[in-house]
Parts: sequence; C-alpha cells; structure tokens
Amino acid sequence: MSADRVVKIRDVRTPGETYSIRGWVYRKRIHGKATFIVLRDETGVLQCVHHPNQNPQVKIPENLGIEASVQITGIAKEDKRAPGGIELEITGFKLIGPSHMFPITKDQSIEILLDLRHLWLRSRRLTQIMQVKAEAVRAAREWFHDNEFVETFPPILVGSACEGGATLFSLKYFDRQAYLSQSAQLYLEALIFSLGDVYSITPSFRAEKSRTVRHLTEYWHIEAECPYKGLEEIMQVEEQLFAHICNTVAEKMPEAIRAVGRDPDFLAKIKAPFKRITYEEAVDIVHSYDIDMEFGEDFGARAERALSNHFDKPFFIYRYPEKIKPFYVKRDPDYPGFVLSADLMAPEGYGEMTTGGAREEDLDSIVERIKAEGFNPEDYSWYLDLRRYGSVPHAGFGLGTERLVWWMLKLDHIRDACAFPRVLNRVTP
Ligand code: NSS
Repeated sequence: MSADRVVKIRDVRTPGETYSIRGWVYRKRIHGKATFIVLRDETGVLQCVHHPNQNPQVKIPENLGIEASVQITGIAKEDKRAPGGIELEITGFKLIGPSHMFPITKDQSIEILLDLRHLWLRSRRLTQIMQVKAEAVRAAREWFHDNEFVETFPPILVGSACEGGATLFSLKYFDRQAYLSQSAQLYLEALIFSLGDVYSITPSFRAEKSRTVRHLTEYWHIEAECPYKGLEEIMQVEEQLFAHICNTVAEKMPEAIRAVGRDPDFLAKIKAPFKRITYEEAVDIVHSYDIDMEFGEDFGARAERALSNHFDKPFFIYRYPEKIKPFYVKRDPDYPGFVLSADLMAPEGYGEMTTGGAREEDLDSIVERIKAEGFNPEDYSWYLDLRRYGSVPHAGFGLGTERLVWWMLKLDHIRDACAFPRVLNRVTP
C-alpha cells in the first residue's frame, strides 16, 4: 500500500504494511524516549508509537495536545498490549490543527459537558450512539422503501395544532401567528389521497415544560399513514418496522451496541407480532403494583414505568378512552367511549415508543371534537376537506426516533440520543 493513500483506522490491519491515517489525538504519553499517541477517527482508535532512535526524521511537537488533528504514516506491527492488537510505528507525522488545553477532562459535571456538547460529541460513546441512530433511521427508510411507502416532505411551519395546545411553540409569521409542527400527521393524511402509503421523517417540536428523562422539545419523528388500514393493520406495520430496525442495527453494529451497554442479541431477537393488551388490562396491571390510577385516566409516569417493566419485550396497549386521545382518533363502534388507538411500548421501564391508530372519517364528529379541544374548526378547514372529498378509512402512527434509540441502547437520558439536545433549559450549543 502506498504511504500516501490515507485509510481509516479500521482498515489498518496487516502487519508489515505502511499506512497513512488522519485523526485526532485521543491520548498521549511519553515512556522513556518513546511517544505513544492513541489516535481516533470515526471508525475506532489506534495506538501509534514513535521511537526517535529508529525514526529520527520524525519530529513530534512536545506540546501536542489532546484533540489536535494530525496525519500519521507508519508501519503496522502486531502488539498484544495495544488495543486491537495492532500498533503503528510512526515514520511520518504532520500536525494539521493544534489543540491547546482541550476543555473536557475527567470528572466534569453533566451541565458543563452539555455546555461543551460540540466537543463532547467526539467521545467514543456519543460517536457510537450517533452511528447507531443513523443506522436506525436508514433501516426505517429501507423498510418503508421495501414495503412501497413513498417518502414525503411535510411542512414544519404550520398554521394549526395537531397534538393539543399545551405543547405548541408559536412564532410570528410575518403578520400572523404560526407554529412549529408537533406532528406531520395531518399533512400525511392529505398525501395518502394521491400517493397511497406514505411516510415522513421530520423534526417535531413540543413545548414540554417538565424535566424528564424522556422528553425533548425537538425530536425526529418517523410517521406513516395508510389508506384502507384499520387499527390492527397499522399495528402490524408498526411492529414489522420496529423489529426491522432492531434487527438491522443488531446485525450491522454489534460492537457499538455492546460498547454503549446493550447486548445486541436482545435486539436481534425482537420479532413481530408483539403482544397486544387493552387499556383495561393495562390498568389492572398498574393496580396490581399498588399504584393509584383512575380508570379512564391516562397513565402517569409511574404507571407507565410499572407497565413497561412488567414486560420483557415490546407490546401494544390499545383501545384507549376517548377523552385522553386527540380529536382525530376514530371512535370504536363496538365500545362506546373508547377509540381505535394503540401505543407501542418498550419493555424495561422505557415505555411509549409510538402512538397510532385509525382516524375519524366522519366530518361532523371531527368538527365537534376539534371544538371540544378548544380549537377553531376554521383553522382546520383544509383538513376537513379531506373528509368532504372522497374520504376513506385510514390509519397511521408516529415513532420518536430518540425514544427508540434511548431504549435500544439503554441510555439513562433521552438527550444522549441527540447530538445537540433541546430540552426545557437548553437551546445551545
Ligand atoms: O404525540 S404523539 O404520541 N402522537 C403524535 O404525534 C401523532 N400525531 C403521530 C401520528 O399518528 N402520526 O407522538 C408520537 C411519538 C411518541 O410516541 C414518542 O415516541 C414521540 O413521538 N414523542 C416524543 N419524543 C421525545 N420527546 C417528546 N417530547 C415527545 N413527544 C412525543
């Protein structure tokens, strides 16, 4: 191999070969006369060593700092003590960008690390989480593509709420008020009439005023909508997509998953169909843990955690009371007071991953429920047209990408599923 061709650290494998690599200084130490540099790039870390007596032409700056960017040429050698079993004997060294006093050191507080997020992103852990997230979204797109869903691009600046007024971010849009989208759903509902099964992957915004380990104010929302599907059919779409994402990341990124803290085999074994329990059965489970909750109310954080801990695989809760679900959810004709809605729950305490269900097709009842939520039906006039002109039964769902990554990798806090998390007290960096 020519010494000029730059390869990734992952590809430095054959003892005796000369390689050039580009990376950032991860660790540096001097031992006797030798300098040891552990270099990192997006594919891994590699120990490089300089012996001045063997390669006197190489000059390594004494003040070479952590996170300086460098290009190193060297000969690969087997070394059992080096991480990965291979070490590079440095024969050429070029400083690209110096780094003095890298501000991240051991034992810093979470808040300081969050202030330094733009630098903290270079840590192995965050790098691996972001790589798994990218693979998860790629796998989602792959599943949709293989199942003939069309990708669509709904707006982010919108004129009306989808998920209730309490979590709406509003902004001035020239001389009127607009909002940041909470969900692409209403737009996907419009798109099924021309494109059939559709999906989108967009940012969604929620003005969540509570500090929890599962709420962001901005997240990436994977949503789909299908004509002529009902509640059962949309649950089948959800579980197949969900299992495909879990299985694909387990197959493609086992080392990263293990390094972050989850056994990849667990994800490889997630298979559809998932268990389905009714809201009523779920309330019984909550009560069996001596947690107070009224029948008809939504699950609180404690109840949701208990339910989620009760199972060791993903499962659905379906047929919720009408009053805890938004205006667009279809009423269950066989169970008055209940709706054809389901949440896909992750086990192990992580809770809700998706919400989905059948949509109300009837114009009058949707108008009545928009009013009951305190909205003006005029703000939804375009949406109501969908019920006026060739309305069809349809169903859809939304999956929070960061919720999924949070659970898949057993992260403590959902913010670690984001490069630049947006939460109640943070919009920077
Ligand atoms: O509000 S949802 O439960 N449902 C909707 O937005 C529907 N309109 C989606 C649809 O049918 N097209 O949100 C859906 C999912 C939810 O299950 C979570 O996984 C995620 O979006 N979600 C969040 N993730 C992170 N942070 C926050 N605040 C958040 N809110 C919802």
